[in-house]
Amino acid sequence: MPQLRYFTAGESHGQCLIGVVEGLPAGLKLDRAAINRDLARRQQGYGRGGRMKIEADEAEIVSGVRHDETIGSPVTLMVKNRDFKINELPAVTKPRPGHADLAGVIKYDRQDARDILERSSARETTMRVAIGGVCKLLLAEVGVDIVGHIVSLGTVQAKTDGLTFAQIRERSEASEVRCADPEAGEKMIEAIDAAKGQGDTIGGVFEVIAIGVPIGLGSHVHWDRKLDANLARALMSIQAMKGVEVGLGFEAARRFGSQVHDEILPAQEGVFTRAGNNAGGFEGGMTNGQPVVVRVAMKPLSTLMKPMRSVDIQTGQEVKATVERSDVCATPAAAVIGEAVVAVELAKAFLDKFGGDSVRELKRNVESYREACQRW
Ligand code: EPS
Repeated sequence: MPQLRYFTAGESHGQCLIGVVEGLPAGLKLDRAAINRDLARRQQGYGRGGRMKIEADEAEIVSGVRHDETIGSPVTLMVKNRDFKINELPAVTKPRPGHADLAGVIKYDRQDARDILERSSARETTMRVAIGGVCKLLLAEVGVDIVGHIVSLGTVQAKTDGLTFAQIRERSEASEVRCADPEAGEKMIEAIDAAKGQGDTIGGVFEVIAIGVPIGLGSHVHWDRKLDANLARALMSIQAMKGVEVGLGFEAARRFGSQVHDEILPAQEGVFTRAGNNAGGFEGGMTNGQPVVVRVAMKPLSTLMKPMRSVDIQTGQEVKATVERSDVCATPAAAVIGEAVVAVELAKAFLDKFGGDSVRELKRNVESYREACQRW
Protein backbone atom coordinates (compact mmCIF):
# COMPACT_ATOMS: atom_id res chain seq x y z
CA MET A 1 0.00 0.00 0.00
CA PRO A 2 1.39 3.44 -0.82
CA GLN A 3 2.13 5.71 2.14
CA LEU A 4 -0.01 8.50 0.68
CA ARG A 5 -3.68 7.87 -0.12
CA TYR A 6 -6.71 10.06 -0.56
CA PHE A 7 -10.46 9.97 -0.92
CA THR A 8 -12.88 12.58 -2.16
CA ALA A 9 -16.59 12.80 -1.45
CA GLY A 10 -19.34 15.24 -2.34
CA GLU A 11 -21.86 16.04 -5.04
CA SER A 12 -21.84 18.99 -7.45
CA HIS A 13 -24.82 20.66 -5.75
CA GLY A 14 -24.45 19.00 -2.37
CA GLN A 15 -23.48 20.77 0.81
CA CYS A 16 -19.74 20.55 0.29
CA LEU A 17 -16.82 18.61 -1.13
CA ILE A 18 -14.61 16.66 1.25
CA GLY A 19 -11.11 15.23 0.83
CA VAL A 20 -9.19 13.04 3.26
CA VAL A 21 -5.45 12.68 2.72
CA GLU A 22 -3.72 9.95 4.71
CA GLY A 23 0.04 9.51 4.98
CA LEU A 24 1.30 13.10 4.84
CA PRO A 25 4.43 13.57 6.92
CA ALA A 26 4.32 15.85 9.95
CA GLY A 27 5.72 19.36 9.80
CA LEU A 28 4.33 20.48 6.45
CA LYS A 29 3.25 24.10 6.64
CA LEU A 30 -0.16 24.22 4.97
CA ASP A 31 -0.21 27.53 3.17
CA ARG A 32 -3.95 28.08 2.69
CA ALA A 33 -3.39 31.03 0.37
CA ALA A 34 -1.42 28.80 -2.03
CA ILE A 35 -4.14 26.12 -2.00
CA ASN A 36 -6.85 28.74 -2.57
CA ARG A 37 -4.84 30.31 -5.41
CA ASP A 38 -4.99 26.98 -7.24
CA LEU A 39 -8.72 26.69 -6.54
CA ALA A 40 -9.19 30.14 -8.08
CA ARG A 41 -7.03 29.16 -11.09
CA ARG A 42 -9.28 26.13 -11.62
CA GLN A 43 -12.33 28.38 -11.69
CA GLN A 44 -10.92 30.57 -14.45
CA GLY A 45 -10.47 30.18 -18.18
CA TYR A 46 -12.29 31.52 -21.20
CA GLY A 47 -15.37 29.46 -21.97
CA ARG A 48 -16.51 28.75 -18.41
CA GLY A 49 -20.21 29.05 -17.62
CA GLY A 50 -22.47 30.48 -14.92
CA ARG A 51 -21.51 28.20 -12.03
CA MET A 52 -18.06 29.68 -11.70
CA LYS A 53 -19.62 33.12 -11.16
CA ILE A 54 -21.53 31.71 -8.19
CA GLU A 55 -18.71 29.85 -6.47
CA ALA A 56 -15.62 31.31 -4.77
CA ASP A 57 -13.91 28.07 -3.81
CA GLU A 58 -11.93 28.09 -0.59
CA ALA A 59 -10.52 25.11 1.25
CA GLU A 60 -11.10 24.75 4.96
CA ILE A 61 -8.72 22.42 6.75
CA VAL A 62 -10.72 20.54 9.34
CA SER A 63 -8.29 17.91 10.61
CA GLY A 64 -4.65 16.90 10.67
CA VAL A 65 -3.12 20.27 11.50
CA ARG A 66 -2.08 22.31 14.52
CA HIS A 67 -0.97 25.90 14.08
CA ASP A 68 -1.23 25.38 10.29
CA GLU A 69 1.27 22.50 10.31
CA THR A 70 0.52 18.85 9.61
CA ILE A 71 0.97 16.52 12.58
CA GLY A 72 1.03 13.22 10.68
CA SER A 73 -2.65 12.41 11.08
CA PRO A 74 -5.14 12.37 8.16
CA VAL A 75 -5.75 15.83 6.74
CA THR A 76 -9.38 16.58 5.95
CA LEU A 77 -10.21 19.38 3.55
CA MET A 78 -13.63 20.87 2.89
CA VAL A 79 -14.88 23.21 0.16
CA LYS A 80 -18.44 24.46 0.63
CA ASN A 81 -20.77 24.65 -2.36
CA ARG A 82 -22.56 27.98 -2.54
CA ASP A 83 -24.91 26.44 -5.10
CA PHE A 84 -26.18 23.84 -2.62
CA LYS A 85 -29.60 22.79 -3.96
CA ILE A 86 -29.34 19.08 -4.63
CA ASN A 87 -32.85 18.32 -3.38
CA GLU A 88 -34.53 21.12 -5.32
CA LEU A 89 -33.20 20.27 -8.76
CA PRO A 90 -35.49 18.78 -11.45
CA ALA A 91 -35.18 15.18 -12.61
CA VAL A 92 -33.00 14.43 -15.64
CA THR A 93 -34.53 11.77 -17.87
CA LYS A 94 -32.93 12.63 -21.21
CA PRO A 95 -29.36 11.32 -20.95
CA ARG A 96 -26.66 13.35 -22.70
CA PRO A 97 -24.55 11.44 -25.23
CA GLY A 98 -20.99 11.48 -23.89
CA HIS A 99 -22.02 11.92 -20.26
CA ALA A 100 -22.12 9.30 -17.48
CA ASP A 101 -25.94 9.72 -17.41
CA LEU A 102 -27.12 6.62 -19.29
CA ALA A 103 -24.63 3.98 -18.17
CA GLY A 104 -24.98 5.33 -14.63
CA VAL A 105 -28.78 5.07 -14.37
CA ILE A 106 -28.75 1.53 -15.74
CA LYS A 107 -25.86 0.39 -13.55
CA TYR A 108 -27.17 1.97 -10.34
CA ASP A 109 -30.86 1.33 -11.18
CA ARG A 110 -31.92 4.97 -10.82
CA GLN A 111 -34.89 6.64 -12.51
CA ASP A 112 -33.27 10.09 -12.50
CA ALA A 113 -29.87 10.75 -14.10
CA ARG A 114 -29.31 13.53 -11.57
CA ASP A 115 -28.38 10.78 -9.11
CA ILE A 116 -25.48 10.06 -11.45
CA LEU A 117 -24.45 13.46 -12.77
CA GLU A 118 -24.20 15.02 -9.33
CA ARG A 119 -21.15 12.87 -8.66
CA SER A 120 -19.79 12.47 -12.17
CA SER A 121 -19.66 16.27 -12.55
CA ALA A 122 -16.26 17.88 -12.89
CA ARG A 123 -17.12 19.82 -9.75
CA GLU A 124 -15.36 16.93 -7.97
CA THR A 125 -12.07 18.17 -9.38
CA THR A 126 -12.28 21.13 -6.97
CA MET A 127 -11.26 18.76 -4.19
CA ARG A 128 -8.57 17.11 -6.28
CA VAL A 129 -7.08 20.54 -6.88
CA ALA A 130 -7.14 21.28 -3.14
CA ILE A 131 -5.41 17.96 -2.39
CA GLY A 132 -2.97 18.57 -5.24
CA GLY A 133 -2.27 21.97 -3.66
CA VAL A 134 -1.23 20.23 -0.44
CA CYS A 135 0.99 17.84 -2.41
CA LYS A 136 2.57 20.75 -4.30
CA LEU A 137 3.59 22.24 -0.95
CA LEU A 138 5.25 18.93 -0.04
CA LEU A 139 6.96 18.74 -3.44
CA ALA A 140 8.26 22.31 -3.09
CA GLU A 141 10.12 21.10 0.03
CA VAL A 142 12.01 18.59 -2.12
CA GLY A 143 12.68 20.91 -5.05
CA VAL A 144 9.88 19.98 -7.48
CA ASP A 145 7.80 22.51 -9.41
CA ILE A 146 4.86 21.84 -11.76
CA VAL A 147 3.10 23.78 -14.50
CA GLY A 148 0.13 22.95 -16.72
CA HIS A 149 -0.71 24.76 -19.97
CA ILE A 150 -2.82 24.36 -23.10
CA VAL A 151 -1.02 23.10 -26.21
CA SER A 152 -4.05 22.85 -28.49
CA LEU A 153 -7.70 23.72 -28.46
CA GLY A 154 -9.94 22.34 -31.16
CA THR A 155 -7.70 22.52 -34.23
CA VAL A 156 -5.63 25.48 -32.99
CA GLN A 157 -2.07 24.45 -32.07
CA ALA A 158 0.22 26.48 -29.81
CA LYS A 159 3.92 26.84 -30.59
CA THR A 160 5.84 26.47 -27.35
CA ASP A 161 9.08 24.83 -28.54
CA GLY A 162 12.12 26.47 -26.99
CA LEU A 163 10.23 28.15 -24.15
CA THR A 164 11.64 27.65 -20.66
CA PHE A 165 9.58 26.36 -17.76
CA ALA A 166 9.47 29.90 -16.32
CA GLN A 167 8.32 31.38 -19.64
CA ILE A 168 5.59 28.78 -20.00
CA ARG A 169 4.38 29.57 -16.50
CA GLU A 170 4.47 33.32 -16.94
CA ARG A 171 2.83 33.37 -20.35
CA SER A 172 0.17 30.75 -19.68
CA GLU A 173 -0.72 32.40 -16.38
CA ALA A 174 -1.29 35.69 -18.24
CA SER A 175 -3.52 34.00 -20.86
CA GLU A 176 -7.28 33.62 -20.58
CA VAL A 177 -6.96 30.18 -22.14
CA ARG A 178 -3.77 29.22 -20.21
CA CYS A 179 -1.80 29.16 -23.46
CA ALA A 180 1.86 30.21 -23.59
CA ASP A 181 1.61 31.24 -27.28
CA PRO A 182 -0.33 34.54 -27.34
CA GLU A 183 -1.15 34.34 -31.05
CA ALA A 184 -2.58 30.84 -30.74
CA GLY A 185 -4.34 31.94 -27.56
CA GLU A 186 -6.33 34.53 -29.49
CA LYS A 187 -7.34 31.95 -32.08
CA MET A 188 -8.39 29.62 -29.27
CA ILE A 189 -10.66 32.32 -27.87
CA GLU A 190 -12.17 32.73 -31.36
CA ALA A 191 -12.69 28.97 -31.54
CA ILE A 192 -14.49 28.98 -28.18
CA ASP A 193 -16.69 31.88 -29.32
CA ALA A 194 -17.49 30.03 -32.54
CA ALA A 195 -18.44 26.87 -30.63
CA LYS A 196 -20.62 28.91 -28.30
CA GLY A 197 -22.32 30.61 -31.23
CA GLN A 198 -23.25 27.19 -32.57
CA GLY A 199 -24.56 25.97 -29.20
CA ASP A 200 -21.63 23.58 -29.23
CA THR A 201 -18.64 22.73 -27.01
CA ILE A 202 -14.93 22.34 -27.70
CA GLY A 203 -12.08 20.36 -26.13
CA GLY A 204 -8.31 20.44 -26.31
CA VAL A 205 -4.98 19.11 -25.12
CA PHE A 206 -3.08 20.27 -22.06
CA GLU A 207 0.48 19.52 -21.06
CA VAL A 208 1.90 19.20 -17.56
CA ILE A 209 5.62 19.63 -16.91
CA ALA A 210 7.34 18.80 -13.62
CA ILE A 211 10.93 19.88 -12.99
CA GLY A 212 13.35 18.96 -10.21
CA VAL A 213 12.30 15.30 -10.23
CA PRO A 214 15.25 13.03 -9.33
CA ILE A 215 16.27 9.89 -11.22
CA GLY A 216 14.55 6.73 -10.03
CA LEU A 217 10.99 7.50 -8.89
CA GLY A 218 8.78 4.55 -9.81
CA SER A 219 10.32 1.24 -10.82
CA HIS A 220 10.83 -1.07 -13.80
CA VAL A 221 10.32 -4.23 -11.72
CA HIS A 222 6.54 -4.51 -11.62
CA TRP A 223 3.60 -3.10 -13.58
CA ASP A 224 1.92 -1.31 -10.72
CA ARG A 225 5.15 0.41 -9.67
CA LYS A 226 5.73 2.02 -13.08
CA LEU A 227 5.22 5.70 -12.39
CA ASP A 228 4.41 6.70 -15.99
CA ALA A 229 1.58 4.15 -15.93
CA ASN A 230 0.31 5.44 -12.59
CA LEU A 231 0.40 8.99 -13.90
CA ALA A 232 -1.51 7.98 -17.02
CA ARG A 233 -4.18 6.28 -14.93
CA ALA A 234 -4.55 9.28 -12.63
CA LEU A 235 -4.76 11.70 -15.57
CA MET A 236 -7.30 9.53 -17.41
CA SER A 237 -9.45 9.60 -14.29
CA ILE A 238 -10.05 13.34 -14.69
CA GLN A 239 -13.56 13.87 -16.03
CA ALA A 240 -13.74 14.09 -19.88
CA MET A 241 -10.17 12.90 -20.58
CA LYS A 242 -9.74 10.58 -23.56
CA GLY A 243 -5.99 10.11 -23.99
CA VAL A 244 -2.61 10.54 -22.33
CA GLU A 245 0.81 10.86 -23.96
CA VAL A 246 4.20 10.76 -22.25
CA GLY A 247 6.93 12.79 -23.97
CA LEU A 248 6.69 12.32 -27.73
CA GLY A 249 3.78 9.98 -27.12
CA PHE A 250 1.99 8.73 -30.25
CA GLU A 251 4.47 10.57 -32.49
CA ALA A 252 7.21 8.17 -31.28
CA ALA A 253 5.38 5.33 -33.01
CA ARG A 254 5.75 7.09 -36.37
CA ARG A 255 9.54 7.61 -36.14
CA PHE A 256 12.68 5.45 -36.23
CA GLY A 257 14.40 4.66 -32.95
CA SER A 258 17.33 6.94 -33.78
CA GLN A 259 14.86 9.83 -34.07
CA VAL A 260 13.19 9.06 -30.77
CA HIS A 261 15.66 8.10 -28.06
CA ASP A 262 17.51 10.70 -26.02
CA GLU A 263 21.28 10.21 -26.36
CA ILE A 264 23.28 9.92 -23.14
CA LEU A 265 26.09 12.46 -22.82
CA PRO A 266 29.01 12.65 -20.39
CA ALA A 267 28.41 13.93 -16.90
CA GLN A 268 28.14 17.63 -16.13
CA GLU A 269 28.19 18.57 -12.45
CA GLY A 270 28.22 14.90 -11.53
CA VAL A 271 25.17 13.73 -13.50
CA PHE A 272 24.80 12.36 -17.00
CA THR A 273 23.13 14.73 -19.42
CA ARG A 274 20.76 13.87 -22.24
CA ALA A 275 20.55 15.20 -25.80
CA GLY A 276 16.78 15.70 -25.55
CA ASN A 277 13.67 14.72 -23.67
CA ASN A 278 11.51 12.79 -26.12
CA ALA A 279 10.99 10.24 -23.36
CA GLY A 280 9.13 12.85 -21.29
CA GLY A 281 11.27 12.06 -18.27
CA PHE A 282 10.57 8.33 -18.16
CA GLU A 283 12.54 5.22 -19.10
CA GLY A 284 11.47 1.79 -17.85
CA GLY A 285 8.64 3.24 -15.79
CA MET A 286 11.18 5.27 -13.79
CA THR A 287 11.97 8.95 -13.86
CA ASN A 288 15.30 9.58 -15.61
CA GLY A 289 16.11 12.98 -14.15
CA GLN A 290 14.71 14.93 -17.11
CA PRO A 291 11.53 16.99 -16.73
CA VAL A 292 8.36 14.91 -16.60
CA VAL A 293 6.22 15.87 -19.61
CA VAL A 294 2.69 14.50 -20.11
CA ARG A 295 -0.07 15.62 -22.46
CA VAL A 296 -3.75 14.87 -22.01
CA ALA A 297 -6.62 15.03 -24.52
CA MET A 298 -9.94 16.36 -23.24
CA LYS A 299 -13.09 15.73 -25.22
CA PRO A 300 -15.62 18.54 -25.72
CA LEU A 301 -18.04 18.73 -22.77
CA SER A 302 -21.18 16.69 -23.27
CA THR A 303 -23.81 19.23 -22.27
CA LEU A 304 -24.69 20.99 -25.53
CA MET A 305 -26.97 24.00 -25.83
CA LYS A 306 -27.83 22.54 -29.25
CA PRO A 307 -28.68 19.11 -27.84
CA MET A 308 -28.06 15.83 -29.64
CA ARG A 309 -30.56 13.00 -30.08
CA SER A 310 -31.32 10.87 -27.07
CA VAL A 311 -34.08 8.69 -25.63
CA ASP A 312 -36.21 9.59 -22.60
CA ILE A 313 -35.51 6.87 -20.01
CA GLN A 314 -39.10 7.03 -18.72
CA THR A 315 -41.06 7.09 -21.98
CA GLY A 316 -38.62 5.37 -24.35
CA GLN A 317 -39.40 8.13 -26.90
CA GLU A 318 -36.78 9.83 -29.03
CA VAL A 319 -36.04 13.28 -27.60
CA LYS A 320 -33.29 15.89 -27.51
CA ALA A 321 -30.80 15.43 -24.65
CA THR A 322 -31.07 17.45 -21.47
CA VAL A 323 -29.79 21.01 -21.59
CA GLU A 324 -28.25 22.20 -18.31
CA ARG A 325 -26.12 25.17 -17.41
CA SER A 326 -22.59 24.17 -18.40
CA ASP A 327 -19.31 25.38 -19.83
CA VAL A 328 -18.46 25.78 -23.54
CA CYS A 329 -14.84 24.87 -22.80
CA ALA A 330 -13.13 23.85 -19.57
CA THR A 331 -9.76 22.76 -20.98
CA PRO A 332 -7.85 25.73 -19.42
CA ALA A 333 -9.22 24.60 -16.04
CA ALA A 334 -8.29 21.00 -16.83
CA ALA A 335 -4.63 22.04 -17.08
CA VAL A 336 -4.81 23.16 -13.43
CA ILE A 337 -6.47 19.87 -12.48
CA GLY A 338 -3.71 18.05 -14.39
CA GLU A 339 -1.08 19.85 -12.31
CA ALA A 340 -2.85 18.69 -9.15
CA VAL A 341 -3.15 15.09 -10.27
CA VAL A 342 0.53 14.97 -11.27
CA ALA A 343 1.45 16.53 -7.91
CA VAL A 344 -0.41 13.81 -6.02
CA GLU A 345 1.23 10.99 -8.00
CA LEU A 346 4.72 12.50 -7.62
CA ALA A 347 4.20 13.08 -3.89
CA LYS A 348 3.13 9.43 -3.58
CA ALA A 349 6.22 8.30 -5.49
CA PHE A 350 8.54 10.42 -3.31
CA LEU A 351 7.04 9.02 -0.11
CA ASP A 352 7.21 5.47 -1.48
CA LYS A 353 10.90 5.83 -2.26
CA PHE A 354 12.07 8.02 0.60
CA GLY A 355 9.54 7.45 3.38
CA GLY A 356 9.44 10.05 6.09
CA ASP A 357 7.21 10.54 9.09
CA SER A 358 8.28 14.16 9.13
CA VAL A 359 9.09 16.61 6.35
CA ARG A 360 12.58 16.98 7.84
CA GLU A 361 13.17 13.24 7.58
CA LEU A 362 11.88 13.16 3.99
CA LYS A 363 14.15 16.06 3.01
CA ARG A 364 17.20 14.43 4.64
CA ASN A 365 16.53 11.22 2.73
CA VAL A 366 15.99 13.01 -0.59
CA GLU A 367 19.09 15.17 -0.16
CA SER A 368 21.31 12.21 0.68
CA TYR A 369 19.98 10.31 -2.37
CA ARG A 370 20.54 13.30 -4.65
CA GLU A 371 24.14 13.48 -3.37
CA ALA A 372 24.61 9.74 -3.95
CA CYS A 373 23.33 10.16 -7.54
CA GLN A 374 25.85 12.96 -8.11
CA ARG A 375 28.70 10.78 -6.79
CA TRP A 376 27.57 7.72 -8.72
C1 EPS B 1 -18.10 22.45 -12.67
C2 EPS B 1 -19.31 22.67 -12.11
C3 EPS B 1 -20.54 22.39 -12.86
C4 EPS B 1 -20.32 22.63 -14.35
C5 EPS B 1 -19.15 21.82 -14.88
C6 EPS B 1 -17.94 21.94 -14.05
O1 EPS B 1 -21.49 23.24 -12.35
P1 EPS B 1 -23.06 23.25 -12.76
O2 EPS B 1 -23.40 21.86 -13.19
O3 EPS B 1 -23.73 23.68 -11.50
O4 EPS B 1 -23.15 24.30 -13.82
O5 EPS B 1 -20.02 23.99 -14.58
O6 EPS B 1 -19.52 20.48 -14.90
C7 EPS B 1 -19.77 19.89 -16.09
C8 EPS B 1 -19.39 20.35 -17.22
C9 EPS B 1 -20.49 18.63 -16.01
O7 EPS B 1 -20.78 18.05 -17.07
O8 EPS B 1 -20.84 18.27 -14.89
C10 EPS B 1 -16.85 22.71 -11.92
O9 EPS B 1 -16.89 23.08 -10.73
O10 EPS B 1 -15.79 22.53 -12.53
